[in-house]
Amino acid sequence: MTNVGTSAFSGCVCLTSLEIPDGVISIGSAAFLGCAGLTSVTLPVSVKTVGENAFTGCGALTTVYYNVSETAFGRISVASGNEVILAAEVCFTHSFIRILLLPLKTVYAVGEEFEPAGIAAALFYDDSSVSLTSRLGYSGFDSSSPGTKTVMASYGGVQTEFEVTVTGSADPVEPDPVRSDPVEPDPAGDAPRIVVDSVTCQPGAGEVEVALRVENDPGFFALLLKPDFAVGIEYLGFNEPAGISGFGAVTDSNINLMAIAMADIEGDQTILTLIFDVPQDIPYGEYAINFVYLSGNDYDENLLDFEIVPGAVIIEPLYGDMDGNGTVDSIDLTLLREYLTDPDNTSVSDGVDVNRDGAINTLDLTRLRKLLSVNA
Ligand SMILES: [Ca+2]
Ligand SMILES: [Ca+2]
Repeated sequence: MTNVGTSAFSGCVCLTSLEIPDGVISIGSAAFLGCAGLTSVTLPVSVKTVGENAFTGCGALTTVYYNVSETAFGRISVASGNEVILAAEVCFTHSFIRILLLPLKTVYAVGEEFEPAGIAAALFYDDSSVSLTSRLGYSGFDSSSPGTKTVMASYGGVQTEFEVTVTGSADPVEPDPVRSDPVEPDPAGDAPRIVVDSVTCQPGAGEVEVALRVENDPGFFALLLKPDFAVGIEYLGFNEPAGISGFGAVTDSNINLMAIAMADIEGDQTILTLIFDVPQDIPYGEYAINFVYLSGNDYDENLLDFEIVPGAVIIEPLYGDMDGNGTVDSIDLTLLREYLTDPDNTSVSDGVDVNRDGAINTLDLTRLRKLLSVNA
C-alpha cells in the first residue's frame, strides 16, 4: 500500500489511534475527515504528502508520532485543512538512546530518592540525525537495600539503562566530582579539537565574551556539549558566528546542554561566543567554563568518547590602574610615586602590584613606566 485513498476512513468516529504503515507515501484528501475520536497518529518515514482536509474535523488529535527527525518532518507536504497535524505535539521517535552523561548523583544512601539532575542522553534517529534530551522517564531504582542498582531510562518508549550505587551507610556519600575519564587527545593531532578561550577582565566588566572554537579542519556537523560554568559569573547567552552556513544551536532552559550543528567547515573557526556577566562585586580569581563534549559524525561506539574542554574567565585587577578608573595613564604613575613615598596617606587600587610579584616597590614603578611608554 502506498496511498491511503481519498475519504478512505472518513467519518470513522470510533478510530482512536492510527498507525499508518511504513511504505505509505501519500495520505489522500479527506482520508480521515471527521474522525472525531482520533487522538494520535503515527506517520511512517515514507510519507511525503498529506492531502487536503485529510485530518479536518479530527479535533481530538493532539499527538503525532514520527520515527524520523524534526528536519525530515518539515519536508512532508501538508495540504490545507490539516492544521490539527501542524498544531499537534510531534513526538520524534528514535531507534535508540544513549546516556551521554550520568546524573550528578550516582551514589545513594538506603532510602533516598532518585535524582536525575545532570543526566544527558542522545536520541538517534533512522536518518542518522541525533538530538539531545535531559527529560527521560525512569524506573527500576530501588534504594531499599545496598548494592549496585540498574536504573532504566526511557524516552518515547525506547529504553536504556545505567547503574548507580546504594550504600549501606545512613549518610549519603558525596559523589566523585570527576564524572568521566576524559579521553586523551589524539596523539596524531588529526582529530578536531574544541577550544574554549580564557579571558581576563576586571570586576564590573559587565558582558564578557568567551569564544568557543573548533580547530583542525573538523568538517563535522554536530557537537553535543554539556557546559559547566563556575558560580560567580552569570551565563547570559551566546552569539552565533557570522559566516558559517548551515549553523544551528540550541540549549535547554537550564543550559544543561547545548547542541550545535553546522555544515562542513574548513579550518579553525569560532563556533559560538558565550556571553557572561561579570559583576562589580565579584572576587578576584579564575572562574571555570568547562564543556564536556562528544565528537564525531559517525554514529558508532566512538561517539561516546568524552573530552573535557576547559576555559575560564579570569578576574583580576587592572594592573597599573592606581586610581581604579579603568585606564592606565600618567595620573596612575604620579599616584604610585606618591604611594611609594607616603603609603600611609595615599590610597591605591588592587592594581598597585604592577609586576605581580607580591611586593609593592620601585620595580612596580619601573614596570608602570614601561607600560606607559609602550602604550604612548
Ligand atoms: Ca587610572
Ligand atoms: Ca610588585
